[in-house]
Amino acid sequence: MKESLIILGSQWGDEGKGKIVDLLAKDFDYVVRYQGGSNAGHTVIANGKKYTLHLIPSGILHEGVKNIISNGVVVDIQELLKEMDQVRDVVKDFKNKLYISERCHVVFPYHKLLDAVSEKSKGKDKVGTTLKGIGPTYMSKYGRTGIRIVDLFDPKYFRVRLEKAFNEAKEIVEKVYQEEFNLDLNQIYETTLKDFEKIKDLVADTSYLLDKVMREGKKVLYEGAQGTMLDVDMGTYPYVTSSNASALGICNGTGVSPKLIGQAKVYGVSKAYTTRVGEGPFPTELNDGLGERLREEGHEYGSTTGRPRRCGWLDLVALRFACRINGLDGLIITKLDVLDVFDEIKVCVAYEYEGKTITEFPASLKVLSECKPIYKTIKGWKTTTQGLTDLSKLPPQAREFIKIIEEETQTKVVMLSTGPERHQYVWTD
Ligand code: 2SA
Ligand code: MG
Repeated sequence: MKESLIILGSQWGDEGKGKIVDLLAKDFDYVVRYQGGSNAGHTVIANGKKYTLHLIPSGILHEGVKNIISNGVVVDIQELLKEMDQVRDVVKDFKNKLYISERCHVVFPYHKLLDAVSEKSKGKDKVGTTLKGIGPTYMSKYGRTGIRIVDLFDPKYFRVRLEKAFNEAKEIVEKVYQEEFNLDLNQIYETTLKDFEKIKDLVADTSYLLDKVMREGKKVLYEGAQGTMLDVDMGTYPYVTSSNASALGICNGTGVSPKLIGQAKVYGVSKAYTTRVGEGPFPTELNDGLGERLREEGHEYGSTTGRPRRCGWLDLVALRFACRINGLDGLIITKLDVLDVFDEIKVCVAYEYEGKTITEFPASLKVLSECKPIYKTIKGWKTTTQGLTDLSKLPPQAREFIKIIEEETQTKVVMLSTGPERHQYVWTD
C-alpha cells in the first residue's frame, strides 16, 4: 500500500472493520480513530487471542505502528484505561505508541446517565444507543459546555467547568426527566484527575502531528467507527450515532485539511448481507427463519453490548449511497462465508415506493419505512468459502454475487474477508 488509506463502515456498523484495519496496519506508520467513542466494538483476533477494542485504534497490536485518538473522538478515560490493560500483554509502554488529542472531549458519568434517562423517556421510540454516553457528550461539545482533555491540565479551570456541567446535567435529569441523579461531583472530579495522571503523557497536538507526518510522506490509516448509515448528517436520522461516521467526518475529526485527507484512498467495508443494532427502518430486514439463520451463522451479537443484531439481505441501495458519499475507491466484502449455507441468496438492487422504483437512498424515514426491496436472486454456492485465500477457488455463484455488487455500486470489490482470523482474506483487485 503506497498511500494513506481510509477504512470505514459502509453499512450500519459491525462490518468487520477491526479485522481489516488490524490486517493492513502493519504497512502503515499510524492508525487513527477520528470519531465516536467507546460505543465502537472492533474485534481483532491476533495470535489466537480475541481483543475487543472500543477506543484504541486497531493498529495497537502491531509493533512499530503508532496509534492516534484524534480530536473527533469522545474519550471515556476509565474505559480507555481498562482497554489499555487489555492489550498490555502486547503493549508494554504506551508512550510513543498511543497519542490522544488534547482536543478530545471527555465522557463523564452524567453523560451516561443522560443517555440512559433520555432513552428511557423515549419509550418505544428509543434510538437503541449503546448507553456509553456518546450522544450527550457530543451535545455538550456542540452546546459548548463540554470539557476537553486539555482542560484537565488545569484543575482549577476543570473544576469550574465541571461544576457547571454537573449542575446542568443534574437539573435536566431531575427536572426534565424526573429521574434520580445519584452522582457525586467531588468523586467525579477526583477520579478524573487521578485517572488522567495515567494517560497525561500520551496527550498531544495530534492535528499538528498528523499534518506533519503526512507531509513527510508517512502512511496513515484512518479507521472509521460505526458506519456510513449511522452518520449524524447522512445516515438514517434520528436512528444514528452522534458523530460523522462516514468519510465526511475525517477532516473535522482529525484537524487535518481536506487537501491532505483527499490524497488518501478510501475503502469501505461491507458485510455480504446487512445487520443493524438499535432501532430504525431497515428495508431488507428478515424477520423470519432466514434472518435467524444469518444471525446464528454470522454470530451477530453486539460486541460492546451483546445485543442480538437485526439481520437481512445485502442492501445495494444503501451501499450505492455509501460508495458515493465516501468516494469509495474499493469495497471490502466481509463474512462471505456466512452465505455458504443458503440455497438462494438475494441482493436488493432498488426499492419500490408508491408503485415507483427508486434507486437513491431516501432522506425521509417515513418513505424508507414504506420502501419494499426489489431483489435479484442468485443460486447459493453451497460450498465452504471459509478461510479461502485463493481467488481461483471462489465458486462461480459467489463470483456472480460479487459482480452484481460491483455493477450496481459502480465500485470495485478489492478484497474478500473469509473468516475472523488475520490470514483469512483474499485480494480480488
Ligand atoms: P450511540 O451509542 O449513541 O452511538 O448509538 C446510536 C446508534 O448507533 C448505533 N451504534 C452501533 N451500531 C453498531 N455497532 C456499534 N458498536 C458496537 C459493536 C455495538 C454493540 O461493534 O457491536 O456492541 O452493541 C455501534 N455503536 C453505536 C446504535 O446501535 C444506535 O443505533
Ligand atoms: Mg462493531
